[in-house]
Amino acid sequence: MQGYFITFEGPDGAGKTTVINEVVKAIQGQCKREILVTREPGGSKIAEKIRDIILDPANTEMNAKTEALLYAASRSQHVSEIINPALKRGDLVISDRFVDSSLAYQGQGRGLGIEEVAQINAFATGNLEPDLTIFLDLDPAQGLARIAKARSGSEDRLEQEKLAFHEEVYRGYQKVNQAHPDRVKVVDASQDLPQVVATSVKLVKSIFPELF
Ligand code: T5A
Repeated sequence: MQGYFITFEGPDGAGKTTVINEVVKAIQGQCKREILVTREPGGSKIAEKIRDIILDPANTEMNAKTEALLYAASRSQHVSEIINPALKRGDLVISDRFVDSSLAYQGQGRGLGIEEVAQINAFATGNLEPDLTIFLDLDPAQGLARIAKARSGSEDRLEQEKLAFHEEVYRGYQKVNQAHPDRVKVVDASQDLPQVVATSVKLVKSIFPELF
C-alpha cells in the first residue's frame, strides 16, 4: 500500500508549523491512514544534529555549497529513515519543508542555481517528490515581522539574513511554483489563521478524497 506525501512550503514565518498542527487536528479523526508529521531540516536523530550545525548563528563562515550539501545530507537521512518507511506502510506523511526549500533558499537565495541544487537533491532523495505541496504565500517582510514578534532575539542563522535575501528566496519559490503547477497549490497566508487552515484542509480533501 503506497502512502501519500504532502509538504508545506513558504517563506520564514509564513505559518507552516502552526498551520500543519491545525490541519492535522482537523483531519485526524476522519483520515483513513496514519498521519506522520515531520520537518526539515531534521526529522530524524542524525538529521536533527545536522540541523543544529546549519542553523547555529555562530557558524558565520559556512559557505553556500556546504550549506546546500548539509541540507541535502540531512534530507537523505530523513527520507531513508523516516519518510520512505512511512510511505511504504501507507501513511499520510506531512513534512514542514522539503526539496523546494533548498531550491528557493540555496538555489535562488544563495545563487547556486535552482537546477544545480535540484540535481544534488535528486541524488539525496532518490528522486522522491511530494504528491502535493501547499505553498503558504506571504510577503517575506510580513513573515520576518511575525517571527520577530514571536521570538525576537533568538532568530537562527537563516532568519538573521537581510530582507533582500528573503526576497530573493521568494522569487525562487515563484519560479519553482510556476514550474510545478500540478503539484504546488498556493494559499494566501496573510489571511487569518482559521481561513488559512480551512483552505488547506479543503485542498487536501478535494485532491485526495479517497483518504476520507
Ligand atoms: N531552509 C530549510 C533552507 O535554507 N533550505 C532547506 O532546504 C530547508 C529545509 C529552517 C530554516 O532553514 C531554511 C529555511 C529556514 O530559514 P525553521 O526554524 O525550521 O528553520 O524555520 P521555518 O521552517 O521557517 O519555521 P518558522 O517557525 O520560522 O516559520 P513557520 O513555521 O512558517 O511559522 P510559524 O508557524 O512558526 O508561525 C510564525 C508566527 O506567526 C504566527 C504564529 O502564531 C507564530 O507566532 N502565525 C500567524 N499570525 C497571523 N496570521 C496567521 N495566519 C498566522 N499563522 C501563523
